[in-house]
Amino acid sequence: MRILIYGGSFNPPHLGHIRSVQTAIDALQPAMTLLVPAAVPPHKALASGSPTAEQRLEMTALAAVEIPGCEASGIEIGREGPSYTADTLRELREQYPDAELIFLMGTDMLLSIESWHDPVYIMAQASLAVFARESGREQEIAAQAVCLRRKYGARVYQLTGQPLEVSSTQVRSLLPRRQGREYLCEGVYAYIIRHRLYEAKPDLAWLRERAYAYLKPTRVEHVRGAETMARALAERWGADSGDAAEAAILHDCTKKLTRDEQLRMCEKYDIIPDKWELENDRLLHARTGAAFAADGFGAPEHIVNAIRWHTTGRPDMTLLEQIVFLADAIEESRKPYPALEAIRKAAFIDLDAATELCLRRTLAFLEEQGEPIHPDTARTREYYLKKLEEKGASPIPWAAQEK
Ligand code: DGI
Ligand code: FE
Ligand code: FE
Repeated sequence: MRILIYGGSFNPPHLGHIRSVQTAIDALQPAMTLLVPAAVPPHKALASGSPTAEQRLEMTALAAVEIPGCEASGIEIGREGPSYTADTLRELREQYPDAELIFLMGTDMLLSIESWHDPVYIMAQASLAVFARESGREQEIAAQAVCLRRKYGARVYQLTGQPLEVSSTQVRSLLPRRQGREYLCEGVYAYIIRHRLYEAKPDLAWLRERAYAYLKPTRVEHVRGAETMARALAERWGADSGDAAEAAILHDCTKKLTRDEQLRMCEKYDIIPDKWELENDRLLHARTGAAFAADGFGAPEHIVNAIRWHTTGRPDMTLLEQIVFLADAIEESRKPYPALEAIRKAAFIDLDAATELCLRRTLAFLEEQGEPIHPDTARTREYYLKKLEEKGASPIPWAAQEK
């Protein structure tokens, strides 16, 4: 029986790893393939801000499901101290006394193997499989294979195939820029975003696809509109338009849930609804949406807060919160309501005046409907009215009975 072993940092595992291991499986036809993330790679330090070893193991398991016959092994992560290949092979040899163990490695590793811990034991216990990372190194590899064979009796399989030109370092540097998704399998990418490893920010096309799945089809147009408006306002007022888009894409992600579902979600996320929210579950989606965006999509605090306060607003909102609050109210597909055009115009002239008018009109609407007014809504309007006064600006004229 052949067992193929592929060790590495897997920080994170990417499509280059998957392509490599698939090539090796096709050539060597092992009965089983193990992806073995190293606990502390002896040959290089992990980048700062790295995930824990357990998280790398979980990501590696998510990558392994993409390849039939492949699984992730915690054999090195469970062990104290640095990960020596020799120790790993010793454990596997005990478990599988009669198997041919084949250790898969990159070119550089083959060239440096004599400097590893106990190379004699490694090459006595395992065959080596190697591919050229860059083309044109076949001769170098062949020469090293001959040398290792002579010195240690090593068996070296030389694999052909074009490896995918991508490295974990490269992927890590792309992720904070909302890029790099194309180098990762879906499960690994979703995991990275959910846990915001490597300071990753979601690719917005990916986020839209994922987030829209939680919306009623009829709400998608509104959320698209809110994103476009949030971006425009972010550009006008100097906020991060990616963050504004991210918050807008997620802002109504729990809107379609029924009252019971909202309440169940409150329980799950330790949200204690107040009496206004209990009476009117329309108010709850801002709180459950914020919690769900954090849990399901790893949204960071400033984005979570923009979602949390998008319905009622709150006094002294951050720029991002104010942008999302207004974008939601004035996006292009909103059904016309009194003062809409005035708020739209004001949003690009004076954010506070626009916020005050938006809240003034909501209060008038709620009063007309005989709906209870949440204290946050009332308090926020008071705050912005006072703020306008203090800066010597007058509120935008508008009477509640105007159409
Ligand atoms: O989720 P959207 O429909 O896109 O917009 P939203 O989250 O701003 O929700 C708007 C609804 O929330 C609207 O029907 C009015 C209602 N609302 C806002 N403030 C209050 C409120 N309802 C009550 N009862 N009390 C409030 O203070
Ligand atoms: Fe909403
Ligand atoms: Fe909305």
